[in-house]
Amino acid sequence: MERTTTLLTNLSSRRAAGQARSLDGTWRGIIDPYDSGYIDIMGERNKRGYYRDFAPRHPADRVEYDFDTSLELEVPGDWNTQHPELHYYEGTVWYRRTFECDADEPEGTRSFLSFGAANHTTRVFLDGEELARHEGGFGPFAVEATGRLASGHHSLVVMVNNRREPDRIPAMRTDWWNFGGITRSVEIITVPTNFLRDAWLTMNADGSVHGGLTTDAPSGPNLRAEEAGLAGMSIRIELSSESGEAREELTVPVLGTAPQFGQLLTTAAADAFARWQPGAPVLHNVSFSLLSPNGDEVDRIDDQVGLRTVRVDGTQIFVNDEPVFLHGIALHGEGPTGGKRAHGDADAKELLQWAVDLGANFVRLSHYQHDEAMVRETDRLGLLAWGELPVYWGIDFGIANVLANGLAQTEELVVRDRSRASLILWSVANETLPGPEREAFLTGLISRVRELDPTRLVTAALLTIPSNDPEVHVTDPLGEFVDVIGINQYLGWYYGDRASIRETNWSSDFNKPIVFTELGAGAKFGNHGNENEIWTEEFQAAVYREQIAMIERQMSADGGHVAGLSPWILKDFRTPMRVLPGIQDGYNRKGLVSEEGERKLAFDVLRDWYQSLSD
Ligand code: GCB
Repeated sequence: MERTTTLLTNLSSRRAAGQARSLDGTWRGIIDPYDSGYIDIMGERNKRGYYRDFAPRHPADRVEYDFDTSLELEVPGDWNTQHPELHYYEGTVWYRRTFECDADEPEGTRSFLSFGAANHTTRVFLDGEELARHEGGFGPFAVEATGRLASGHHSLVVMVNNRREPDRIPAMRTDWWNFGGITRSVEIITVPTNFLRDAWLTMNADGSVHGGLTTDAPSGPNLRAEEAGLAGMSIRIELSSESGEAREELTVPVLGTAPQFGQLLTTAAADAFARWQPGAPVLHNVSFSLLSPNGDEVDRIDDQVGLRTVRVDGTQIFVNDEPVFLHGIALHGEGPTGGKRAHGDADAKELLQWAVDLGANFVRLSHYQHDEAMVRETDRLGLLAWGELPVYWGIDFGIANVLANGLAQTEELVVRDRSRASLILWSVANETLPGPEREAFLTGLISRVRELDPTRLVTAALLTIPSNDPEVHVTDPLGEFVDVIGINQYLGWYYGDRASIRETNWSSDFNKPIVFTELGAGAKFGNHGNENEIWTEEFQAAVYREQIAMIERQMSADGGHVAGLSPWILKDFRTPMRVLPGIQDGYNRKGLVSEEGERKLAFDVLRDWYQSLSD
């Protein structure tokens, strides 16, 4: 039987309250390209599989693996950059970490094994027993371990498989490195028996405050309060400004264990709180307390949230009812140096500081859900952000389990970060080809996004293949279902002559804001020459100059359709698709900085323009 995982949010609050025990550090790993640690030669579940983490007890015991003397692997981290033999590896690696519990689990508590992300399909085994399986390489998940963490020694074995498969998301081809492994933190989270699995709060387009809660009880999900043993319980929500001037408190009854959400504060009440603004972020303190019928605090979540509105009107985007031009940059979840999967605060701070140095007010966090540290940092820095699903080239939209996986990844993306003011756009896809199956699939994801978060804008990055035709009119039928039309256009690189970029005009069938989610050109840092020599910094800078001239003419504030841009891309990033020796060497070279953070000329060209926009 395959057990499902659950989604626990607000881990920062759990950490601060001492409810998290980190299992990060050095684990042991076994490379298993044939999945022999799971399946035996008859194709059956291998009863002597690696998940048992068995140590020989007698000299004659035949055990053909030994975690204790196998590879060392750091968690969190991709495996590809840790050992040369794993550089291009796509398949299964078994991770093992042992730990001691010095006491039995306290009465009245529940325990969860929480994973920030593991790419792509994961099976979790505790002390030899399979607890759950999870699909999707970038979303958080947790596995209940209540009753299994008695005092003593424990073995946690995690089978992680990053093989590209036609029915996975992403599927067979990506222009980024298929980093495998446990790429984000692993923790044991201990919570009260009845607890707040999720609690969030954000501002609606009309300036009211919207929020939600999911209470978890051992009796199961989607039960009424009486059935779940939660009758008479309530939740107290307190919102207070840092200075203490504004304060609101309200109490709502616990209806049961299904997610409940709605309006928490009217527009008038919310007006007492200073707004979070791009470039001037203000964060307020919020707490959600689960109260017993006699008013005792049973569980509590603390968070810091910004309040801002976002909406579109015609071809413009408005934040706090002011038109905003998104002058941003796209980035991958790859660390600032070393071509590794990014994780944690230090990577987030360094990467996003480069965006700030560029004068950006916006970041496109492509092409999948990034580490939570990134959106916490965009909240602190006052950078607007775009979150994205890895629905990318070549997804097979007709397979039922692909849709199920897409919906699960949607939930992880939206639910983890619904309280982040910086996040204004959810993107459901990048460069997918129009067709009835695609439209059915993506409108399904869009509906799910809107159900989970009715307050933010929905978008997708569409593929355009313009030629030298000066009029580009976007007709992709997906435009009807999104709020903002993302357009990847590589004028002056893949399509069209550089000389014609300036004259190009953009419009769509939909009278909606257009954001150029990608544009750019490749250049190797330090490679100089003239503007007509490909791969030189001068060539790349020249493409940027022409693009800027074109976009300046069509900004939506002046009646045009273009409401922003996030050129491709902040930093050179690893990809097996880019093989040109001496130039690419396994990196996509469209970065404004090299893979080690050295700035190319185009960085300054874009920064000069972005600074002029903020003046
Ligand atoms: C695209 C893709 C992006 C690629 C980029 C490129 O359109 O969305 O993932 O890396 O082009 O460099 O070709």
